[in-house]
Amino acid sequence: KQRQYLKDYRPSDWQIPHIQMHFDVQDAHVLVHTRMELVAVGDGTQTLELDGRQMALVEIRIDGEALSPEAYQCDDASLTIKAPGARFVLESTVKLDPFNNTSLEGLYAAGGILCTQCESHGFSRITYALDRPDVMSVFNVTIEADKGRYPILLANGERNAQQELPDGRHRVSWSDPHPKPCYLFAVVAGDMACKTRPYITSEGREVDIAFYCDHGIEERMDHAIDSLVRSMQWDEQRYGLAYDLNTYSVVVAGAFNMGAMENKGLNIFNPKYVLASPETATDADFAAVEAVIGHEYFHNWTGNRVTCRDWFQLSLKEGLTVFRDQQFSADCGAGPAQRIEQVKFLRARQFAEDAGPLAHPVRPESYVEMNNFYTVTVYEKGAELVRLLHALEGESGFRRGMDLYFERHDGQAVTIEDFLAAHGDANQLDISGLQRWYGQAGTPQVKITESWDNGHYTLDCEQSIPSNPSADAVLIPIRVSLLDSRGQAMIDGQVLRFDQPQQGFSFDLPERPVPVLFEALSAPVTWDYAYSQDQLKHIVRHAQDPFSRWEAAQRLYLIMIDAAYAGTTLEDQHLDVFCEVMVGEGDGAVIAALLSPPSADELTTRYTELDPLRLSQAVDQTEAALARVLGDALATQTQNLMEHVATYAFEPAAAARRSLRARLLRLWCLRGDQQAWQQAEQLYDNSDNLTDRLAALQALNQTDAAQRDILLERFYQTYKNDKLVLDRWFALQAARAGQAGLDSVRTLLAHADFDQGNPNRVRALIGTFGMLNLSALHAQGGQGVALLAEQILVYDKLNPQLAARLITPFAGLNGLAEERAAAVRKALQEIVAQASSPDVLEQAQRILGH
Ligand code: B3K
Ligand code: ZN
Repeated sequence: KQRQYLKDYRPSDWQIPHIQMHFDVQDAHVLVHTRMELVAVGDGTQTLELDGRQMALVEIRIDGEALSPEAYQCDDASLTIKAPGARFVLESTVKLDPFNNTSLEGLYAAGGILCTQCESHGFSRITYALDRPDVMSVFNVTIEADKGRYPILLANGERNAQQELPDGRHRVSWSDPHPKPCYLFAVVAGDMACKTRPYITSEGREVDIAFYCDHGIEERMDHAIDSLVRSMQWDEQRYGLAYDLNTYSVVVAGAFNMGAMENKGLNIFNPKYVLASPETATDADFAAVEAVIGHEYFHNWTGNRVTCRDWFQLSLKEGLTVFRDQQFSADCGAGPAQRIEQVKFLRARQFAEDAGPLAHPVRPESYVEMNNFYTVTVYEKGAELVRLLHALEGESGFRRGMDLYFERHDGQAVTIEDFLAAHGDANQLDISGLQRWYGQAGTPQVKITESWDNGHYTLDCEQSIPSNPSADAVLIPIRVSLLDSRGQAMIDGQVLRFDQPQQGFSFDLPERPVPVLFEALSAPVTWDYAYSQDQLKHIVRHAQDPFSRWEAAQRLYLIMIDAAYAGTTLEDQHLDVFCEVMVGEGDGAVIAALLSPPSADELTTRYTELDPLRLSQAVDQTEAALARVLGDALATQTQNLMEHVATYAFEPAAAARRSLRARLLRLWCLRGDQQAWQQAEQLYDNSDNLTDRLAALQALNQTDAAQRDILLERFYQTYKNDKLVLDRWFALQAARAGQAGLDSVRTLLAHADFDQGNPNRVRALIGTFGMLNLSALHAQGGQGVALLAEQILVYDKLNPQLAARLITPFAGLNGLAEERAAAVRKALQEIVAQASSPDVLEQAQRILGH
């Protein structure tokens, strides 16, 4: 496969104003007939090269005439026609085999239904096409199939007609009036339950919302449907954007590689982000359903109406839409703990990616397999850059920028520069310091020192990107508060614009302050300031911003983790401030976060010559010290929270209480106290919801309690027929630390319920092991690493996109101590020698530095 470069972008020589498709679904194959009107941009003497893979060409015609075999050339990726003319109609018929398509890209069968996934290049597995986002077409689609097996036939846009055919077949036709890139194309055929809800937009348009899933679990879609209605209202109110069709369908696909897909008017979803009931989904799952439903809906404007010129611009739609879904969740009542979770994820995954061999700019410069660039950098760092823009412009300035962006570019395929220019022009803002962020990889590091001279206080800041020394200075907003000795803010949430390699910021103050820096993480950077332990405790006690209290707490834990990692131990008293925190007033979810040291996967880039086992131990020791220092109050406090357990409702205050209870119970169980273990069992048995049951299991998971095995078995018996819940059973066992975790993974790979065709199941077992369980992955010499490599090669054949994601744990290679690094290098070389998919090959070679 050829490497593609951003610098080589050229507009298409051809446009396709209109595409008509007919799907003829047969028992063992599908015939696709496509009729496209092509218009040359130049004089029509150019060669037409259509993309097309993994299908059999049955027939091809131009203006009704069958093409003779000499008139075109066909290989395994394209079909080329020499100088076909300036304007003509191209018709093709191809035969597809969706029933054996395990890649989950193009047209595929999943749990009895047929569905499609086109982004980024799946459309050219369905028909010969110009598979690029800057070619936009109006689509008309008909589908015909056996009515008994496929009573529901869906495509983008509005349904026009339905017709009964002989032999128990039927045909349905759909049309989508909005020109769209083919990556937003979708069809679905199957036998599914449907739930509908009417909605009237702010413009008075009547919309039929329709959600489809397996029969018998329809009521589990209610939370998702409510979330969609809230999303539609929110986009109208916050951005003035209303929905633009009369149908909005969401289909649950049994097997899905990603979270969901924003196909125009016909979203297709991973079941995990639609189905939710108290017994089958946790608080975090309910929140994730709301966020992903919102995300796909918000794409209708940021992605579909205004789309990407080319795939290098992916963050144009993804960074922006993640930011919008984060705003939406915040407005739906997710408190400050949501921002803490975002930052933990950003640090554990994106900072690690940005520091290693898979680092790339938010706007990448080249790729072999585009699917490898749906990354935490494009999504999460991209969202942080939009957050930064929002912070600079303020709410009303940001809205002005968005309004101008839509006014200029509705209906177009554009670039990140276009987006920034609209914001810059709407606000007379110089965006050059922001623009540089998009073009350079690596996490900036900010070093801050201070001076105090008789009432004159200066913060001296210095920026650099350690992994990318030639990088230019970027614009880094630093939101600061300065606390006095009583904990009052002398400066409250002021934003410093830091855009030089070195820069000082001065304040005149009555006393020397304790600085609270990068409130709410005002830029995606790492930062150093030499806090004393007392200063950190002062911030934990007094800062207004809950995020900054958490940040200071993390730094206190890090002092202890660093010491343990270096082989010395600190007194438990080092953590005594957390005794106050535990019994303090306020948001339980924030208190739970304050009582959580960073996990090992957030710290893999912290140490050179990393010994992963020593790191896991250091984190465990710190957690144990915390559990000790909380003393008897830990038991009392946990028991208080066990009382008055109300009927489950997904509601912020109740969820916060559950989250604190779960955290305290887990700490208490770590102390090896029989009474704690019994409490966990009681919580499991008395609860009416998955959140508490999993809390009990997680509390016991790293202990030797007999209750652990008993409850795991009980959990299996209760939920064995419920795919999403059973995923948790696999994940729990894959999360067991060290050798025990590795052994569990080996055993479970052979379990009757392990299903290679279900990506959620694969991620629950192999993904948890690889991404979240450092001590099991590196257990037993290189054997954990070898097991992961072996599994990557299994999915290289079956589902390359999934396989390529399982590789990411190996990207930590550079920081690993030599013996460990050698095991990983050997595994990667094995993968390069045996893999066949471009997805896996590209990732393995990038990690090896080829
Ligand atoms: N746009 C899709 C992701 C497409 C995956 C390509 N392999 C989901 C989303 O970000 O909304
Ligand atoms: Zn998206």
